[in-house]
Amino acid sequence: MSDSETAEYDVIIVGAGFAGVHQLLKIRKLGLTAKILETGEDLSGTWLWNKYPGARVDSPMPIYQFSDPAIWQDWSFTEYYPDWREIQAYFRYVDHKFNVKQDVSFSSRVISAHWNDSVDRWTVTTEDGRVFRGQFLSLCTGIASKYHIPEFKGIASFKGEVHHTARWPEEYDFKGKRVGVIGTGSTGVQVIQEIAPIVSHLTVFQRTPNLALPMKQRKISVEEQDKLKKELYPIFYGRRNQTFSGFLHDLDPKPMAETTLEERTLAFEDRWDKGGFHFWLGSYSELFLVQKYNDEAYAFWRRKVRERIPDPELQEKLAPMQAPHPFGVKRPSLEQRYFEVYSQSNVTLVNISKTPIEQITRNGLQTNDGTEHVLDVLVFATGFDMVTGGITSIDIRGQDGVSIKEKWADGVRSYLGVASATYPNMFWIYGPQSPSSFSNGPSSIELTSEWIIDCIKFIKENNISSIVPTEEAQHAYSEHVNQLGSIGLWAGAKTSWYLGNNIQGKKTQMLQFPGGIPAYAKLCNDSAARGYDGFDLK
Ligand code: N01
Repeated sequence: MSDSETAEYDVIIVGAGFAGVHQLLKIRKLGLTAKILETGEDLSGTWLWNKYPGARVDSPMPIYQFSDPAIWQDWSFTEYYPDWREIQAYFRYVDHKFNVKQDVSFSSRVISAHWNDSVDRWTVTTEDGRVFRGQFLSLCTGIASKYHIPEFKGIASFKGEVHHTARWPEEYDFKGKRVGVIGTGSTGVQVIQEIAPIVSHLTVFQRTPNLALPMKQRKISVEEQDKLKKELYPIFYGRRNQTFSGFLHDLDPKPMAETTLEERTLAFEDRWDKGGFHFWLGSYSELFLVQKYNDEAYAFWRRKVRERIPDPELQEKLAPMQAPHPFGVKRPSLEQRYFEVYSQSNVTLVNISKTPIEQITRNGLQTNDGTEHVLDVLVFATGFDMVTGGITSIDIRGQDGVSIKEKWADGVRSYLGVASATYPNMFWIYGPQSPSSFSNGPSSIELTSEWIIDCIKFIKENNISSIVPTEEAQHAYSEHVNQLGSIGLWAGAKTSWYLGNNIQGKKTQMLQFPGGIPAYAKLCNDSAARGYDGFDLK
């Protein structure tokens, strides 16, 4: 295709991670045409960019993969929680099997998507000026595609290396270097525990302690997986759609008032021993509703963590007597040896909630008590403009010509966490007001992707040219999400990307659907069953 030509497709997909690849394979099955436009140079989405040491999934196998037997029957992972290398290898395998790449245009950053009401088509433009047209636009940009570096005074003066974890320099050797890491979210935890043994000195700047849970990583054999494939995989993938979070374990709805302290403590022990998110989304649902029960879970967590930290001062920094926020209102990180790392003689933990960062200097970082921490490398594990950033960084304009960035400046609004009023034939997956991070990624990705495919099929079969949410339906749905987010303790973290307030100026609101996968699926399926209730069809 030459630069001046416009390529026509039924569906333009943005992003080649789990969501984009799932959409493509399903659209092919409908006999329609699709093109994925992908900024990077390979498949795998977030796993293409987040290649820092220790980057790995926090959903155990086998549920963190496509549910299609044609895919899982010939593939085995080596670890219960695979790392980015293995996920990339998995995508290479999927490509080998289905020739995914023939329908992907790599190095194609989408900068704009404009709706043309007279022809009911999207015109999509890439950074290098190529133009694509599609009846449908499927945004599969993920929740973490726009990384964030806070504005610190003096950053340009630093003479060492500066890196954000989402752009990890593979070629750089950290061995023997004095490294500073700002941020102790999931990324921080993973990178800190991995590089601590190899650097000469590691200084961690922590604002909020991470209420991380033990991952309990283990190897998994081909034989073990083959046995499960024969007996249980289809059951697992069916079950994924039935639990609150798309994992195989579920929240326990039993009223905690009807339990004894002994019963609860044994239940906590059991979940703790199982590892991963059992202690979070496999525990009592009332933990997220009633402060005194949440306090009990926190006290249990604190005791377990403190047992691993000999120094009382470090105990208080990492697992303080007073919880930094209700346990579990942020997705906990899964750690492997995180809490032991701080007892190493080459690791310093700086509590920047007490002595905030004053400025970055030529030689390192200065906190407001006047201490200068001398560094060779400064790593920002400071997160992302999560959930909305991937969508709002594209100039998307719908029926009224107003960009979605402007529309969402005073808060995200959507219908069913999949579409937005005035943007016809546009859908997103794993984005605003969908269950996204309250769930196992592929569980909610496949759920939404299937719904979109059914919707496209319905439109094509019924000679409809466009579908767009009504303002009324959008208002009601968005209010529902806000209301769910205000229940219990969900909004209890002071800074959290779940609420958008990790980014200055971003409206504080619950960005994801916190009502669980079955409730979410019911809302989506009910609308479809009623002929796409809440949408205008033309
Ligand atoms: O980002 P985060 P992340 N000054 O926003 C700190 C997914 N993920 O990249 O907590 C000082 O969670 C900030 O401090 P505080 C997963 O969904 C998954 O770690 O706001 N510090 C925090 O410590 C995850 O939730 C995996 O007080 C500042 C950190 O930076 C999401 O990605 C692995 C600061 C940011 O934490 C994001 O995780 C990794 C400032 N100005 C990521 N600004 C898996 O395991 C921010 N911080 C699959």
